[in-house]
Amino acid sequence: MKRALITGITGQDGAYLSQFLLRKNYEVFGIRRRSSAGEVTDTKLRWLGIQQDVRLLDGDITDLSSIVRIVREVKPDEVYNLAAQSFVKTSWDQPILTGTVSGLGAAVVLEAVRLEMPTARFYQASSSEMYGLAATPIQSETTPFHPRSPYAAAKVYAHWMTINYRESFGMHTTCGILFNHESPLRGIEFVTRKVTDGAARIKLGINKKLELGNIEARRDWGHAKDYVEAMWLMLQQDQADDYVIATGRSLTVREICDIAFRTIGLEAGDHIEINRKYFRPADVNSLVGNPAKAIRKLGWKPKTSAEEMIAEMVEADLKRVKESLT
Ligand code: NDP
Ligand code: GDR
Repeated sequence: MKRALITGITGQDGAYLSQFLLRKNYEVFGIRRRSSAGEVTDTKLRWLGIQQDVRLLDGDITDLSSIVRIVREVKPDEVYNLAAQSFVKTSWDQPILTGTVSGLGAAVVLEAVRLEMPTARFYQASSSEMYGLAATPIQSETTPFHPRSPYAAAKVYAHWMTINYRESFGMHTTCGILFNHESPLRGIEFVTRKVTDGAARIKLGINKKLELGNIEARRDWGHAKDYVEAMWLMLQQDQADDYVIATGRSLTVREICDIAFRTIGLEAGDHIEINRKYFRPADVNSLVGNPAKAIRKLGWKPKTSAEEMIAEMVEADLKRVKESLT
């Protein structure tokens, strides 16, 4: 039985990756931050009904000693570093924390693996945000980075540290440069979930309006369930490498709103209001990924369309909001 260790197991991707690996018969271990509300930190694992099937260990990726202890105890075959302060907007309000967790945190995990289990394969959750003010209309593994937020700058550091551990120590360390991926388990602060939850509340007569920021922003939206498979495929390759994971199609936030509201027979234009408070000091206007290398080398491809994904998210939010009313 292979052993996987996941940082960020309580997040969206951590939950779906755990489910994926359990189905592949892995023993799944996850690092969970201590919280005074411990019983609610595993809600995403509970949503998938797998909270009893994974082993959660207390640790924090900014605390080298806790990660060293966990790696020594678990002796993982594969380590997936998904933990991060992942909300771009918050990274301007908490730039030092974001750099510490999303940047230096990756170095902590790499170092713990190097010291305790250097043969383990390591995955770093790199991000399309690293392209930022993108040099080309479509981004691939060779497109230069131009990070536009403290979050993106932290991810660039983590990305290059991962490559450095591969080149310096010959470790099997891989970066997946993933474009936006969403699901019913997406945090409520991210725009797709905010829209699907907002549309559900309007449909049920709870709210009348939904306030958003820059709805002309364009992104390449995929489904988290499809993207965690790519993470696993990357670690099954003989040679560690870096891969873009994307759909190759992009839609604006406005178009996402149209899809979500149409799904439940409403017009987005009747309900959306723009509020400057949701604009960022610097935004990334357009990102579209070219997943050709992943398709060719990993045999991966996205399975879920944006329309199917948004419909699934709206349905899940309608159910959740109805349940919260009873
Ligand atoms: P989430 O925000 O849903 O999950 C982040 C996870 O990191 C949570 O489990 C959180 O724990 C954990 N975490 C935060 N700080 C620490 C810390 N100091 N020590 C240990 N754990 C910590 O993110 P996603 O699942 O959406 O994304 C997974 C990774 O992929 C992230 O690194 C993200 O930056 C990156 N990424 C995501 C993309 C996307 O579109 N989803 C695209 C590209 C990259 P807690 O539950 O306690 O808050
Ligand atoms: P992003 O995701 O910044 O791309 O980072 P988010 O959903 O927060 O924003 C996407 C775009 O939508 C615009 N937007 C709004 N965003 C939010 N959150 N709320 C709003 O009301 C709103 N209105 C418009 C934003 O300005 C932005 O342009 C996500 C995270 O998962 C990162 O961790 C990951 O690395 C990248 O995706 C790829």
